[in-house]
Amino acid sequence: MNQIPPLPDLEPADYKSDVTPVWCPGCGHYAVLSAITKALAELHLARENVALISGIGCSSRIPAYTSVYGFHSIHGRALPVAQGLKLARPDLTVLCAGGDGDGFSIGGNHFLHACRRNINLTYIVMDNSVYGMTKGQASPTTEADWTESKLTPEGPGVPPFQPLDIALAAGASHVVRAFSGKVQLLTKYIVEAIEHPGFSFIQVISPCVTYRPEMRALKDRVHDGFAETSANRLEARRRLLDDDGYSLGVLFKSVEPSYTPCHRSGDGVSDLERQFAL
Ligand SMILES: Cc1ncc(C[n+]2csc(CCOP(=O)(O)OP(=O)(O)O)c2C)c(N)n1
Ligand code: SF4
Repeated sequence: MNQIPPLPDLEPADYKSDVTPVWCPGCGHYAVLSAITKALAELHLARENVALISGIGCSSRIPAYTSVYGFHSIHGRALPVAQGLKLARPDLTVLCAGGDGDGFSIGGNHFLHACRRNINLTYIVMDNSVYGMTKGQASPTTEADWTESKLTPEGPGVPPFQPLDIALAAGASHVVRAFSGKVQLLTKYIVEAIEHPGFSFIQVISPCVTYRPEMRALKDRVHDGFAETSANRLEARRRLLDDDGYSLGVLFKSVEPSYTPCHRSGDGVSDLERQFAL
């Protein structure tokens, strides 16, 4: 009998599509794309078993640049799509990606509840503290005194959103901060996040060199402030009191129950049709 030969191992480049990114030269998002493809290769995941879901923004273009299944959804709605997919197809590895505007502003409510449900997927937010795609408005993670946007010439005037603290408070079970300029480390974090059986949140500081050129200097500010991982949520939150915003590492990791919807007996769509029949 003829044996089907095993599939060859894929290289990171095999997880890239032939679409050329339209990101500005030097944008941090290139490195995130590279880390995702490296992580998928390291885990030997078949492309047809992976889905990458995004919202809208420069960062959210990322599914088009990969060869895994992808869905470029609606601004702020990537997480509902990703969670729905994971519930319907638990066999898939589901990644969700986007920007800080997408995930913390219009999508902020979905972020809270995704943390709370702890569904097994990896959420990567490319945080550049600005709305890159729409030409440089302040985002939830912009500093209160950032005066470069014509819309907020005196600065947004409100303290920035704290993604890690909010993720911890809302119930995320794996909470990480990374930097796009450290691709190897980011790759390792993505591998660990995919392996984690729950909702993994990775805040990736990913400079927008066009609207926040000063972010190029962040390579000298990031440090391994979260070198040790806590399994205690309260202790992890306490550690954030001393955080300068540039600590990198896995801050918190704990295996906790995931939301699983209770399936009523019945045969799906035709069951629903019967219930709503006139
Ligand atoms: C419902 C809706 N509201 C607003 C927009 C306009 N819009 C597109 S991208 C974006 C913000 C992008 O910023 P971010 O998510 O931080 O990603 P970046 O471009 O910085 O990577 C906004 C407000 C939209 N496309 N859809
Ligand atoms: S505008 Fe900013 S976020 Fe968008 S591609 Fe250019 S550098 Fe990247």
